Amino acid sequence: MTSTSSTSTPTWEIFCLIVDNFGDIGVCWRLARDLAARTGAGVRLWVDDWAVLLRICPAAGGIDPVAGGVIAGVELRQWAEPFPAVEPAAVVIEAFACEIPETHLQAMARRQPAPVWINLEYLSAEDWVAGCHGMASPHPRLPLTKHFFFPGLGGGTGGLLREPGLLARRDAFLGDRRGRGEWLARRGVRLGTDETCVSLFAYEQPSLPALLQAWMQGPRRMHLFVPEGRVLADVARAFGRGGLGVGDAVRNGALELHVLPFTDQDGYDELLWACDLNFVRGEDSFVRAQWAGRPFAWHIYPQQDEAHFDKLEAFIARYTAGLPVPEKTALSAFWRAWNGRGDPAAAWPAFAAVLPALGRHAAEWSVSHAAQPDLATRLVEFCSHSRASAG
Ligand code: TRH
Repeated sequence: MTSTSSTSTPTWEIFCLIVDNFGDIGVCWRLARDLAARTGAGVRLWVDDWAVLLRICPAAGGIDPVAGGVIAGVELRQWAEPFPAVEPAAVVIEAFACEIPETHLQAMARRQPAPVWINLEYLSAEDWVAGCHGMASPHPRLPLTKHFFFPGLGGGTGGLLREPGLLARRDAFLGDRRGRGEWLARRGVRLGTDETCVSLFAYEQPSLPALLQAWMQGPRRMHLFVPEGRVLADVARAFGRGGLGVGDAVRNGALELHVLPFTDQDGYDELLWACDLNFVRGEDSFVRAQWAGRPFAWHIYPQQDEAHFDKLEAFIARYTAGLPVPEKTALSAFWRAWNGRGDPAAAWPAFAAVLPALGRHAAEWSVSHAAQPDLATRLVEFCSHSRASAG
């Protein structure tokens, strides 16, 4: 549902600079929709790269980026130079340390009371996160204070993004014969007994062909769903094809491949729910895989000097805490191999053997983490405390 840009000043304002991939806008668009739906207050989202926004939110195609427009209660505006003179919101969120335009900062400093200024950071399961969450950083020149808000697992962090009713929607999809069955039927798949569905969203993965060879020669029929994206060239190599495109369906041995279009976020959730095993990446799909309650493998966003491995190990440690040794060992080995430390094809048989147990663990993990306050709830609380202590 699209309408023209709102003229009133919103309560929330999010600045999103798209650095690479879809994660930055994926998180911001999800957070913006969540805040709008649950608080009923106005939310404005500034996005620099409109083309990337359109991939994840096709409905924004009906909006003039400069004038802006409202979808799902969120006013979408293009972040362009020169930055328009608009009244700042009561809460201004800069996502992932992007820099708010100087003219807007000046307007924030003039606003009475000053906005609550949040820097939304990347998600990490590392222990230091709880120590840094909520830290204040006064602006060197202006009467403004920025607060660092760290998504994370457990108390003392900003939590995980999860909109109300998510697990109930998932369970309704899985409990309804028309849910999963029709989803698969629309993609030409009629599942026989003992067949496995796998989704694959990943960065380039040089060792993928060897893993897919193992699946092709394996004892069990597998359906591989791959949304178009960076990993597709490696999938094509595994199938001995020069290239692959949306709609292609190819079979080789026990493995049947289905190339899917990139959908909106709700459509992507259904893919995760429909599959028995999900390969996810970055941040937002990684969180959605946890809510899907299915076994998954995480392709972490690579950083310089392999700094991402600390983040990977921190999550593995939390996720596998309490798991019996065979499950813990198999998951750790496969995830490390999937991220370049080892051979995924060699680590696969042990991982495949523990998938039923990991399925039970994933379901429990989703339920126990859904019992904790989600990110938007913690953010709303944090901002009302900040306002109360400032005023
Ligand atoms: O695109 P990503 O690799 O994003 C990354 C990470 O966020 C990383 O932390 C960041 O530093 C880097 O970008 C710059 O993966 P991520 O985070 O999973 O984001 C993908 C988004 O795309 C997510 O919101 C899910 C969504 N998506 C769809 O909406 N439809 C689809 O069909 C698919 C495959 C994904």
